[in-house]
Amino acid sequence: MSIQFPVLPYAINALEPHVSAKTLALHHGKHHKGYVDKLNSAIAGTAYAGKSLEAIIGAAHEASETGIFNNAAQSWNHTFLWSSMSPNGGGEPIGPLADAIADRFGNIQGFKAEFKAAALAQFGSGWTWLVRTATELDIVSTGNADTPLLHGSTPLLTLDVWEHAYYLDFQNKRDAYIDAFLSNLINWEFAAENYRADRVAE
Ligand code: MN3
Repeated sequence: MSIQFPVLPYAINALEPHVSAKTLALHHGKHHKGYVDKLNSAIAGTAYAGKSLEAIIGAAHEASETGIFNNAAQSWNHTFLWSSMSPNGGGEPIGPLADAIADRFGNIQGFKAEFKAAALAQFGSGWTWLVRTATELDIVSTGNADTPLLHGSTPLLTLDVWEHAYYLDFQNKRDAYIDAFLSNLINWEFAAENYRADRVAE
């Protein structure tokens, strides 16, 4: 059984005017699909075939199989990205996640400022994440295909800061792309569900 290429959880134009249908058609339909297709080609007939995406990420990293690792991690990261955005996004979290945000960042503005600074500071291609560590929330950035799954924390939401994620809509203005995400797209319901599930799993 091969790794599935997931459909978007919303219409291709649902994130406009912030992320255009043209960007999503390329980002989801070409970049994400390319990672999944390359991964499936690379693992066919190997010990990786039939494993879950998470298991492939861990095993390929362990074995220093860089090509398989990069395509597997990028497949996982992009699926997580689509759910980190919503046509009804923005606003503020509610419930236990809101309390945890206040504890760690002071308030939602503190969270946004720290997230934006981290996303701007990521040099070159990568990802910025809100994660849950063993004790509290944190914001981390990872380079290229790297993912918090390898670093002992639980991803709650992510933003792709590879140029392919924003260049058609924002050109070189990564700061405007980050602002659009934080103000209009960020899916707090998804983050809250990941937070709840991680606490239940303890
Ligand atoms: Mn991408």
